[in-house]
Amino acid sequence: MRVSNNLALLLAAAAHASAQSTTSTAAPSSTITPSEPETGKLGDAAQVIDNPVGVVYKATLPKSAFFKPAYPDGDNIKGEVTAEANPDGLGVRFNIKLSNLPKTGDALPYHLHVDPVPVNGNCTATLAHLDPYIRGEATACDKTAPETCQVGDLSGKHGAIPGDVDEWETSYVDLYASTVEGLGAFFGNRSIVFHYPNKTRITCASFEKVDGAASLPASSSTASSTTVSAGPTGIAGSNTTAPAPTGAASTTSRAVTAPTTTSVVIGAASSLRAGVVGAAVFGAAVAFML
Ligand SMILES: [Cu+2]
Repeated sequence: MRVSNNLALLLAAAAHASAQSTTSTAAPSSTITPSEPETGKLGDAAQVIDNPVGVVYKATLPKSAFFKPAYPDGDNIKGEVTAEANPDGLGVRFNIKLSNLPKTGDALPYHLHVDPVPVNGNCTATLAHLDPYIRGEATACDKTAPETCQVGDLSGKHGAIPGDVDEWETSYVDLYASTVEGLGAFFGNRSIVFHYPNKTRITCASFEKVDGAASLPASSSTASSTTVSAGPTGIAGSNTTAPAPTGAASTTSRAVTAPTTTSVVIGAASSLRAGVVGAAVFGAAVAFML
């Protein structure tokens, strides 16, 4: 019991020291600037670098709109959204293709929502926007600082659907939404919702994994998240440090996405790697004694 307490203290101290070193070393490099846009209670969204390449998710809109007055004849927006990791695993490319859009005159927002659509098609049941960093939506997303936006606020980050067109297509990479199962930013088991300008939910669809798409073993994504001794890349160090500034150490899944600080840590790694790795090795040694 006592040994285990000591181990916890030791690892906490290592994380703390590492975080402090990172902060002080990073300051002159000016890679971190005070963020003026509103960000999440848990900080800015982390870029996800290890999305599984070749895994495709798809959401296909239903035949009938959820908000019936939008299509009194029973019709709906037609189209689909596919999402797949960038070839290098950094970020996810969304391809959105829509037609039969309502002409409202104002842009139509759309988002990733927390829950999937139930079988009865109730878009209200998808709950709120995907927002693992607890940013809220009291203030609008600043698309010049997408890391501060709700992860699910795709139209906020990448632009809303024009309100005066019948068809619309777009394709972009979002660095914060993820296809890594288990992350808070994972949307593969969630949904996408299309709104009127006044936020009324017109239609929605769940994402589903596309069968037959090539997929890699999941090992690479978990390896980088758990191994402090993977020091040579510096990424492991960022996993240790990321939760510290926000106090969100309990959300281990978020730690995987820490790489917003990766470049900073790489710069600082040479000086603090020895200390962190040393502490980690010592911690591992203690762990073996338990
Ligand atoms: Cu929404």
